[in-house]
Amino acid sequence: MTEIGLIGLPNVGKSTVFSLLTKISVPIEKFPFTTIEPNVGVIEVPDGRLDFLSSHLKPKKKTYATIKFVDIAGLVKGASQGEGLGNKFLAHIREVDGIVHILRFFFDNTISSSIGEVNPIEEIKVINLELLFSDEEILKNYVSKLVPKARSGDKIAASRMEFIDLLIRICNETLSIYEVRKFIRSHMNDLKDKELISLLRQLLSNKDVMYLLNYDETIERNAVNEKIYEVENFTGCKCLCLAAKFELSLLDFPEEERKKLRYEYAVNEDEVKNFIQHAVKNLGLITFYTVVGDEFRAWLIKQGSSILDAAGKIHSDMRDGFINAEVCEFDTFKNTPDLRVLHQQGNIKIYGKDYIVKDGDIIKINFR
Ligand SMILES: Nc1nc2c(ncn2[C@@H]2O[C@H](COP(=O)(O)OP(=O)(O)OP(=O)(O)O)[C@@H](O)[C@H]2O)c(=O)[nH]1
Ligand SMILES: [Mg+2]
Repeated sequence: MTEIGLIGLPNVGKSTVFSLLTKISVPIEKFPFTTIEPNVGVIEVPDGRLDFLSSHLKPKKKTYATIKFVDIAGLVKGASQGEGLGNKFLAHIREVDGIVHILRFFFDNTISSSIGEVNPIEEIKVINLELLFSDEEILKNYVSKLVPKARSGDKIAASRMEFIDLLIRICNETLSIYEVRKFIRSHMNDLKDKELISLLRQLLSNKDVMYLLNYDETIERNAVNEKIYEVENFTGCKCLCLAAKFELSLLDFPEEERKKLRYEYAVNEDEVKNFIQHAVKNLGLITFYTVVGDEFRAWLIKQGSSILDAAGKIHSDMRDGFINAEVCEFDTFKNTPDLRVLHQQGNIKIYGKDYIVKDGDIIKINFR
């Protein structure tokens, strides 16, 4: 299952966000390094399309796609050299598929900050440097093993060394994970060397990242929006906001009451839903749907995947015995929400194994 890691400085609200998303109760405290071992939870991805499909086809069972969130220990300056929880923390980040970097945007003198101020951009700089230094360490270790081989005339080792040396130089000269990622991604498609590809996949700089501003509901909404703009400008990545502590406290109230309180504090009621959907999208995942027997189900798959990959996701038998697939686009279904009529109209297309799945496709796999 795809995993998203929640990262950030200590005390910024990572566990608060985790607890809100997963409804799992975990320690949330005023002191730093409350979380040491990662908290892990699986959540359903809210999906208006699945709700629409189900409301028309009325299956007995409706199954949302799921995604795993991992709440990772706080990182401090010097972590790549072993400060705080250091490299252990960085190893946990290496295991996830994508990162959500949580930024503190609440003022409370009783909750210490490792940078001594509320300053999301500064938080980003501190974390990014640690991610970058940790990658550099991995690259340097790798190069040091290549040197003797390259010297003894191994051409493959020499060409790997040349590539990694260039990457290290970009790390040093730009000190920017965004530049490193840009370089890696611009070469990834052309690279044939499996060893290099797998090395690059391990790099923290290469992970999909988005930002989440954890704001206090008492803060002016204009100030929140300005901060989001600043973060997006600085990083070139998506930033959303979430009043995590406020939303967490609302879980104890009935829905009517929650609505009233959100209105009172001008908190958008779709923040949690928007965040989860963006976190999924940011990983380059799209959704397809299947109707099997009485179950209607949403699945996540990497954009650009073939129908054969989709079949394999559902069941390996479907991939191995694949004959063809019947596919209806979501918008077509939306206009005529009746599969029998769509069949008669010829709006359900038959595709072979090379078809590339599109976001929203409703798919039936025929297999032997
Ligand atoms: N006032 C205020 N406090 C918040 C907000 N969000 C989180 N907090 C508080 O900040 C403190 C730290 O929250 P956690 O969720 O434990 O933070 P963390 O990032 O998981 O911290 P570590 O696990 O120590 O790295 C707790 O006392 C939270 O209640 C907020 O929006 N407003
Ligand atoms: Mg925590």
